[in-house]
Parts: sequence; structure tokens; C-alpha cells
Amino acid sequence: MSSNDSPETPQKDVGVAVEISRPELEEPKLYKVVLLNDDYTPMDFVVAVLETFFRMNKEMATQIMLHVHTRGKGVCGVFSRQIAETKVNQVNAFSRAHQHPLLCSMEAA
Ligand code: TYC
Repeated sequence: MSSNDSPETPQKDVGVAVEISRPELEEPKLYKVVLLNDDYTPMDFVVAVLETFFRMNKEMATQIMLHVHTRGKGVCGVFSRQIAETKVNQVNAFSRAHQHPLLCSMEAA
């Protein structure tokens, strides 16, 4: 230890570059999880999917199912990318496990 860096002698300028930290300003992107119509999946199964994976009551689930049935597709919810991917994978795996062709996908909101 040299004479001028003892604990009693604080150093004034040690030449460390500092950067002011800035808060993260980007809003996370959102994704619509969409259910697609088909001719084979039973209506009751679609209602059960909406109740189970999208926390809808029977009335709302029936309304969305009928919208998909008549219009071809419908939005089940809007989520962050990770949550949307998980929902899509869960619904498609569940439909496959029950041998129904029901398909779920996601698109930028
Ligand atoms: N079209 C199906 C039927 O007539 C019902 C159905 C509704 C299927 C919504 C898929 O996402 C769907 N049994």
C-alpha cells in the first residue's frame, strides 16, 4: 500500500466510466389467441376448452364458440407472447389427446 491510498485518504478520481441507468421503456407486445372453426369438433368440447383454458363461464364460452362456428375464427384472449404460446400449445395438445381437429393459433394484437 503506497502512502497516498491508505484508508484514511479517499481517492478523488479513479477513472471509472459510469452510465446513467434508464428504465425499460418498451411495452411488451401482445398477442391474440385465436380459435379456428372446423366441421368435426363437438360444440360441447369447444365450450369446455374455453372454460378450462381461458377461465370463461359457460355463457361467455358458448357465445365465443358460436361466434367461431358462424364466422370461422374468434379471439379467446390477449396475452404476452409467452402466455399466448403456452395457451396455444395447451389447447392443441388437449384437442389432439381427445382426437379432435380443433386448432388454436396466435397473431399479433
Ligand atoms: N363447427 C363445429 C360443429 O359444428 C363446432 C365448432 C365450434 C368447432 C368452434 C370448432 O372452434 C370451433 N360441431
